[in-house]
Amino acid sequence: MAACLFCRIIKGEIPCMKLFESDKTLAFLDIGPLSKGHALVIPKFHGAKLADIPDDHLTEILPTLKKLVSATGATDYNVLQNNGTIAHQQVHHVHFHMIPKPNETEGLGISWPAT
Ligand code: DGP
Repeated sequence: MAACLFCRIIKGEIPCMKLFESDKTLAFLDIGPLSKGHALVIPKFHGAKLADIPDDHLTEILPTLKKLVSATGATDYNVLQNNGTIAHQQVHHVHFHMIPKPNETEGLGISWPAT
């Protein structure tokens, strides 16, 4: 799909900080990270929602997420996958977030809720 942002990243038309690539899967850093190391893992097969992706294009996704966990050294992290606008999906090409949670010494640089 030509207009899809993530299809354009897959084709190399839009740059990204690539972390892993195979014939079916791509992992790269999120442009608006919620924490250091926030990454996205996507199937190269275009589909807006998880149920649109054939099973054989999903088999590397979880192992790739595990690789990213190891690479960041995160001990606490969220794996997140949104489907549909109401579910806060902004880019309509299936993607999985791996969001490391900073430990207490790293911190997020903010204190919330404000006191
Ligand atoms: P979601 O709300 O689940 O659809 O998250 C979409 C994510 O995609 C969001 O965290 C920001 C990220 N993103 C959007 N545009 C770009 C881009 O051009 N490059 C990269 N690396 N990430 C992007």
